[in-house]
Amino acid sequence: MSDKPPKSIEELLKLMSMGEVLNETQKKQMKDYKFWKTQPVPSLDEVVDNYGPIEVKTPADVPDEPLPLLNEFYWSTIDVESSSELDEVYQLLYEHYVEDQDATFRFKYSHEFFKWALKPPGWRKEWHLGVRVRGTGKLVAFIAGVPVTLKLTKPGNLVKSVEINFLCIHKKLRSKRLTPVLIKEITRRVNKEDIWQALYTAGIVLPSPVSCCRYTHRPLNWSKLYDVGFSHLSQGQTKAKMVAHYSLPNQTKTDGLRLIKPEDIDQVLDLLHRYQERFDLVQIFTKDEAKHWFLGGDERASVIKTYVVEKEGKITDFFSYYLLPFSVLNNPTHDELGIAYLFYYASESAMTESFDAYKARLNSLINDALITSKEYNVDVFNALTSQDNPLFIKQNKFGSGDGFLNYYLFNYRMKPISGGIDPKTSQVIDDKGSGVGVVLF
Ligand code: MYA
Repeated sequence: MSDKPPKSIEELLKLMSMGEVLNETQKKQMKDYKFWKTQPVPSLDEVVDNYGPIEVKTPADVPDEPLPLLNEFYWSTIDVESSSELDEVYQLLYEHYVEDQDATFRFKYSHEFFKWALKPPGWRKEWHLGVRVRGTGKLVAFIAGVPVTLKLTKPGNLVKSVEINFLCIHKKLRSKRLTPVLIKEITRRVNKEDIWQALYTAGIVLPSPVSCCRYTHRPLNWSKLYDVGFSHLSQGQTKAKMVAHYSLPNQTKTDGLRLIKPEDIDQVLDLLHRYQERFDLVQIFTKDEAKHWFLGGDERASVIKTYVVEKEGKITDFFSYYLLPFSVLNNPTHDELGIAYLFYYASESAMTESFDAYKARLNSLINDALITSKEYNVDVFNALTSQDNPLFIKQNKFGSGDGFLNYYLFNYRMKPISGGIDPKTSQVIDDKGSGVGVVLF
């Protein structure tokens, strides 16, 4: 047991939500967003009741040259195929992405994880953008974009976009307005490719979220979470009771459940796209993209796990989750915490059976997902309140964290969509799914 004061599971979640939490005191007005008020995003007080691009331009309107940077820095396109450059990104994120006052733990990004997250089909080197210090060459800022096709609103407007992620600035360079420069430069680089929309998430409130989801977590190895100081015992509880409460069988119960094989991809993709019709904000995958995101094997095997349910040659369900552990620092017993994040899933039962039957099926599938994850030493399994997750959160013993994730669209207006929580109380709405079909890291 660590001699540090115990952290609550909520604090753990706070860190897992990339160090960002919705801060109630953070009530900036639109006029105070000096950068964001100049960007093509809906303003905070705007009532959005239509959808479509906010401004329309062509690549010819976009400057050919990068934005100027202060003389002491220079732009650097990061080559994620180079192991040493990946290490630099790792080092920057390791030290500066997550704010952990006690330095108790860090995200344990691996090369495999970066390759999975940053190199989907169609990835572009220029969209892995760094800032280095002139003279030393030290990497001090990073932002990444990857291509995605989004389907926005139920009628189904297909929009070529990018997902923006891993924005990080060295702690010593904070509050110096470097973020707007990074965002403008990545926007320029993306616009040059005739792409005008982006999807991104952040814990903080910016103008203006299209949705907001909450983090939830399901302890699998309660005693280890207790040992590293994340979980605590509430009054009247005993360790044994907590362990028993969260214990799971060793065997999955869905007939025909197995790891995905390359030949399943067509069926999985067809099932996923039909299933995703129920959401308002959806990512559409090509076959190559589906292979990238869902197949393990080779270098991705340690990152993404996808299971399918096969019945008489037909894939009826699938689920997937990715693994991104924490390094635990300064603990005598444990040096790593296994963490799984629910990724995409789908079930034929959503289209063919009653709501109650579908809900029961989903609960059983997710229970199997939890059981399979034990094989990969997962100690806590995370899910947002996105997708149809609210339907299984309670029954599968996921607890609400205090991390929230806001979803944003750049240069696209869209009516706000449900993130699976009550906007007033932030409690999970457990009898109805959300409108958010996309999963980002
Ligand atoms: S979210 C993950 C963000 N990263 C972290 O939380 C890691 C730790 N933190 C840091 O590294 C820094 O604190 C960051 C801010 C870099 C976050 N998204 O440079 P500044 C605005 C957007 O002085 P710093 C992710 O990766 C802020 O409101 N804007 O600030 C998705 C202010 O503007 P305004 C943000 O504290 C990223 C301005 O920056 C964020 O030193 C999506 C201040 O700049 C944020 N997370 O550094 C990016 N945080 O005056 C948008 C602060 O208006 C992509 N700000 O209030 C948009 C689409 C682009 C492509 C479009 C293509 C078509």
